[in-house]
Amino acid sequence: MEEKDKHKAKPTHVDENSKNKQLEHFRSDNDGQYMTTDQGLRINHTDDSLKAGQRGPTLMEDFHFREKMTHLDHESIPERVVHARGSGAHGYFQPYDSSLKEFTKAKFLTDPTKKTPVFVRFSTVAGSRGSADTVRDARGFATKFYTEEGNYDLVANNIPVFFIQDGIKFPDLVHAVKPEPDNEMPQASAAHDTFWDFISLMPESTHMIMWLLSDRAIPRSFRMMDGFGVHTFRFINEAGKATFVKLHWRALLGAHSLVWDEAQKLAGKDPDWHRRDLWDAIEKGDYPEYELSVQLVPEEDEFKYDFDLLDATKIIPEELVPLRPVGKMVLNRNPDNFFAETEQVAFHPGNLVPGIDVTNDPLLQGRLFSYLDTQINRFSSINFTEVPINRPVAPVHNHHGAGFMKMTIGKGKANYWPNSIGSGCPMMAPENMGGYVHHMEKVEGHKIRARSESFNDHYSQPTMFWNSLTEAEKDHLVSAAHFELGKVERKEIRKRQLANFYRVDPQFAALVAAGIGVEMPIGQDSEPTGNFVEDAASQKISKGKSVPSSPSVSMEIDKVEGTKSRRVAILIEDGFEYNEVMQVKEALEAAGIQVTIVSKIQGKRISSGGQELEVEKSHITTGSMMFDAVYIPDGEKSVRKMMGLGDALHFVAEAFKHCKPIATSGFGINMFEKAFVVGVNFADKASGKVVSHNGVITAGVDADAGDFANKFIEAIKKHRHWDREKSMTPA
Ligand code: HDE
Repeated sequence: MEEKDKHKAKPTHVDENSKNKQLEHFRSDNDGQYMTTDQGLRINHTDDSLKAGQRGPTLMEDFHFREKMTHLDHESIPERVVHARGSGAHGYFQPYDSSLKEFTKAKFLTDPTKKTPVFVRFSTVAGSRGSADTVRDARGFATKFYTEEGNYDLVANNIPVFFIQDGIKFPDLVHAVKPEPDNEMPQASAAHDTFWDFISLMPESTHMIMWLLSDRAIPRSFRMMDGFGVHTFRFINEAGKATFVKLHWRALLGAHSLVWDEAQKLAGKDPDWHRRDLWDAIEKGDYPEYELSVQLVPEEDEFKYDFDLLDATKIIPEELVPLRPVGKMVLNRNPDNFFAETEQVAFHPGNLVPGIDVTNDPLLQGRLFSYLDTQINRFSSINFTEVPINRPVAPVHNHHGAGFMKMTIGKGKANYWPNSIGSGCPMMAPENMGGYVHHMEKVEGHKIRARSESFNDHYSQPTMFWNSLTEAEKDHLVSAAHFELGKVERKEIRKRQLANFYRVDPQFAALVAAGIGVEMPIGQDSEPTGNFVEDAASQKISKGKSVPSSPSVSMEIDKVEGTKSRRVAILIEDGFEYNEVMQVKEALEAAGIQVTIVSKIQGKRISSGGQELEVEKSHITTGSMMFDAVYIPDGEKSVRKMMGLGDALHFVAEAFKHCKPIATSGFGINMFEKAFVVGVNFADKASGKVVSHNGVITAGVDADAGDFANKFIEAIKKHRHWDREKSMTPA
């Protein structure tokens, strides 16, 4: 190669804006422009087709009509076979310091001066592209880092384990969870016979099932959801030394959930709940933030644990290997175009950069085949990597050939390697110039279709998970099992799943059994019966010695409290107390809380003193499930009117039932009583006191509004007040 050519291969400079600048090149803005055909011809009339006479047939020659219609006819591409429903956002990632250099040479993880652009896509798994956001399901949390060394994809979920241990079972799993093949029901739900049939025959799925039945599977928002890389990966440092690593995203707002009743209602009231929340938060400048942290295990410790690091149905309990914070991701820009960006983004766990490598986890190995393959189905072309959202910001040079929709115009004659005609370019990069070198792991063995014995313990970690939950979380998990298994029509499937639950914890199984009309399995640890179906559930019941409980898996024990971007509904009718509302509203907003004025109908409401307040949402356009807390201001006339409105009473009762903070003062206490707010202490209506009990804040007429607002804010910080569940009467 000639000396002059070598100078072209300069290091790539990437900053926070690099991807945005690259995308700018592809953006098109219609503002102030004439409409044209795809050929750039200006159009003079688009409302009528070209006809032979005003009432005659449309002419073949109408190129504008044909082009317009053909575009519509070809607008859809296959949706993702899983994770079809998703929402995306742009942002950046920045490491806190360079300390990870000891373990990895990945530059984007070790240079604190660097902000690497990212695109994140959150998703549900089972539902179609148009399905509701709030279904019970795992959530995808896929991040594409546009690093100077090429794209790195961390294709994660919000649950740290997976259903199966080997990629070859994935098609079975997906078939089982998707709508049933004869009638394509149910949509976006695992609560049906084929799913539980499969699961009950797959003891290895038990750990994931416990997480799936927990509140993790109904997140409050994408902003309040953790992410987990699931597999054990490898970090490689400059010296070539490898360290096992698990990667985690921790939402800085904390991980919070909906309650199931609320999730189901939201699916009807606003199927775009999570998408809207993400979009609105970014538009308002409440940028979602996540901390990347890692669990590092030296290679020497590969066999130290009583679970296999290569088994994706196991976590490494944080009590054994604590999380080490690495850096922060901020999502600060909404996409310009859903299809071009969120739909067309294509992830692949095999998109790696120097310093990160894979392991022999047989689930990960399966993924390394599947993702590229599935993109070719979605795009009908291998050239999907040239679509703007998928282009790396690092330069791309290779001899990959033609194919549908090739965009890049490769210059020169030499499209092969080695060549002399092209001066040997593009050249091979030595390791010190960023050339990717696979970790030289020693592998040997017999060719065999089998699973390692070290993968056989299917129950220790599910038991650990169960042991680690709070009472409220356990209650929710049991109710979720009642719902999911209650929808299973075949009793033998319910029974078989109970046998799995029995091995997790007999008391847990008894609680589930009590709600699904099936008798408790007795003696499930007994010998196989010789019946395939029964035995499948009884095999591999060994339990290891893992830690008995891992409090860090509990969302309640590990709860992050906060008020930022929480939503409060203030319900008013004519005659409300203006000053009180304004004072409380101001205090809430100062704490970063979003406040919405809700009334029976839209328009303006008049306070007891004659001041006007604009209504933002009417009862018919919203509901308590769209808020984190509810406030009924004083004002006898306003409260009396609401006490006669079923929707208003329901609003309060439902928020109470969902364990949300609710607050009122003075005459409003009457409304709480009427709305079945029971089992909590109220302030004396005539007093100057504020009482806060289990998230119910009440103030007497003479109470200080500031004190009232502060106590309300304290209750909002906690998000839900589960203790209330025990004492309350359902609304
Ligand atoms: Fe995926 N997965 N997966 N998966 N996955 C896909 O790829 C697959 C697994 C995850 O927003 C598909 O582009 C196999 C674990 C996310 O675009 C497909 C196996 C985890 C997304 C595929 C798994 C994930 C996908 C469908 C087991 C968490 C959405 C469309 C061997 C660590 C990415 C696509 C997006 C998507 C295959 C298991 C996460 C079919 C074969 C474990 C977040 O290729």
